[in-house]
Amino acid sequence: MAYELYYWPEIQGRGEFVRLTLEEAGEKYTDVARKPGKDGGVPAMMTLLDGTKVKHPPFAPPFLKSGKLLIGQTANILLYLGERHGLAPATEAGRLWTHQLQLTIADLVVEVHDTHHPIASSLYYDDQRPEAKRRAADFVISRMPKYLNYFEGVLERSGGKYLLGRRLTYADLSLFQIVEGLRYAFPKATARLEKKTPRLVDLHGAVAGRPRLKAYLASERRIPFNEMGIFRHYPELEK
Ligand SMILES: N[C@@H](CCC(=O)N[C@@H](CS)C(=O)NCC(=O)O)C(=O)O
Repeated sequence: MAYELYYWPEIQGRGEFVRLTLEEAGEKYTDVARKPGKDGGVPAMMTLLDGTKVKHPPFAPPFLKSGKLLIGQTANILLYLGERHGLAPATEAGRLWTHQLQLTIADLVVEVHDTHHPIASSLYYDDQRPEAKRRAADFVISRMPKYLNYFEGVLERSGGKYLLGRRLTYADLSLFQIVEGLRYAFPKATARLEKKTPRLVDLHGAVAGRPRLKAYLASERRIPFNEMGIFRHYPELEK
């Protein structure tokens, strides 16, 4: 049974965390809103988002259809996929810890988003530039080091190259994406911080070198970063 992923077709965004896990698992999936034809595209996604007959309606993309299940919230989708495809530990304590790490990544993603949209998602970036500048300055100086040092500390204690030790989990794939995104959005600050977070840099390299991910990253399925997504490069925000 192939999964159906529903997410905005032109950005990596939060959908990318799900794509990375599906790709590493080697699972077949349809990226529905990117699919041409009348059963694809954004209208197909909106049918489920706005459909009054959907029993468990998601609030926002990404969401995943797996048989009869319709699962929303990125961390929740990964909790489900991780357990099914050997990308999460078998123990309850291990699963909770992985989920906790993923939720912390979700918090970081919100803060990254707010560097360019600190006032409202419904407004253009150009309508909130002064506020974005203040918000991004604090993010770069204070929040970004706090998060990255935290993950570096977790890696130091894990006893292996991944967050939980020697075995890869979906949280490692997400942390890889965080490093990718921060390198794109805030290249100077990220380069500075990476000097003090060698384990994080190694984790990024280890994930990028995994055969399935390597193939995915080189494929057309990987949407390039752009200024519509969560990680945006506005040079003025890094000054
Ligand atoms: N907490 C949710 C956030 C979902 C979310 O904010 N999705 C964005 C795209 S990345 C969206 O389309 N939001 C529409 C809205 O909030 O109205 C998750 O992690 O999946």
